[in-house]
Amino acid sequence: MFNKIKKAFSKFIEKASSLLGAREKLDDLLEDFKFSLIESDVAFECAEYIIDSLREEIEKGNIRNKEQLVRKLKELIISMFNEAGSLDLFDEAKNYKPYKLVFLGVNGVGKTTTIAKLAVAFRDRGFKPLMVAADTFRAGAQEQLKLHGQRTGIPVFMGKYGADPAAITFDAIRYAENRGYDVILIDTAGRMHTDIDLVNELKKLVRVSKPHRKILVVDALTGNDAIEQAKFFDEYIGVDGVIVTKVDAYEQGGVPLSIVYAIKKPIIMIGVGQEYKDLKPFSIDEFVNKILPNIY
Ligand SMILES: Nc1nc2c(ncn2[C@@H]2O[C@H](COP(=O)(O)OP(=O)(O)OP(=O)(O)O)[C@@H](O)[C@H]2O)c(=O)[nH]1
Ligand SMILES: [Mg+2]
Repeated sequence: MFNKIKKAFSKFIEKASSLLGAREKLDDLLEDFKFSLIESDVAFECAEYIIDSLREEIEKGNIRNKEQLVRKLKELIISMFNEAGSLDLFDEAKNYKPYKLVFLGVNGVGKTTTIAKLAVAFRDRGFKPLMVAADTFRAGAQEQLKLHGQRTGIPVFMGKYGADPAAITFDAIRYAENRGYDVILIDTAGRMHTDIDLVNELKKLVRVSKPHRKILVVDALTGNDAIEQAKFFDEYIGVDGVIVTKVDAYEQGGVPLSIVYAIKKPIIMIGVGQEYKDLKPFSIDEFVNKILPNIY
């Protein structure tokens, strides 16, 4: 997990430590570092921001040795995450009944699996969750959520293929209110930004269901695409928090940082496998300690 970006940092720190007095060589090294960040899925603007901030600190004389370099890098990365705020779904859910969550994301990123994982996590914490199959677009989508319902024992509200997802969601909310559900997790059809009809359909669903939170699901393995998707959904629909999936198989590491830098919204959880238990809260400290040396 995150090994490539970790290597980019450690290589830079080793080389920079001996060059902190030698400006010319340091400039070259910063350029090299920028490209190794980009190769680790750090988006171009995000990599530039890191390099520029670092150069500024060096010029101010705030970084004179390896220890100070590592500390500054950690502070920088942590401040980038902190700027996006935080969101604890389990905590927030206590304030509403039902607490309404809509899940957004393009095809195959892991939306349906993540909803099932999250529904299980809510149930484990004493909530009564309902999953809603508002993906009436793709063949098999309804059955897929139903199967998760059968496996987990968590009820699924189904719609008909071709039916209006906004209408299904509206009915599901009334159903949940009448039966005392605490949390509604709404699964939507995967959208590409070229598909204006689907985007409009999603906007309508949001208008009608008034979710407390709109959660974007992205697949870490898609790298820069995941960052583009975050920008797109945030601009057209609005995103309150992001779940990054398939992190168990993800070596590059730059996606969480780049998304937060691009849209200033928190990464709330990460998917780390295909089992229901494989969803973890995202920890900024854990991420930073994983990608930067932990010796100071
Ligand atoms: N390794 C791993 N696989 C995952 C993770 N999350 C989801 N998957 C797998 O990714 C595949 C796609 O997941 P789905 O939940 O069907 O994705 P989706 O976004 O609902 O897809 P569409 O409904 O087609 O848009 C499945 O095989 C999942 O088991 C994860 O965190 N790690
Ligand atoms: Mg799905």
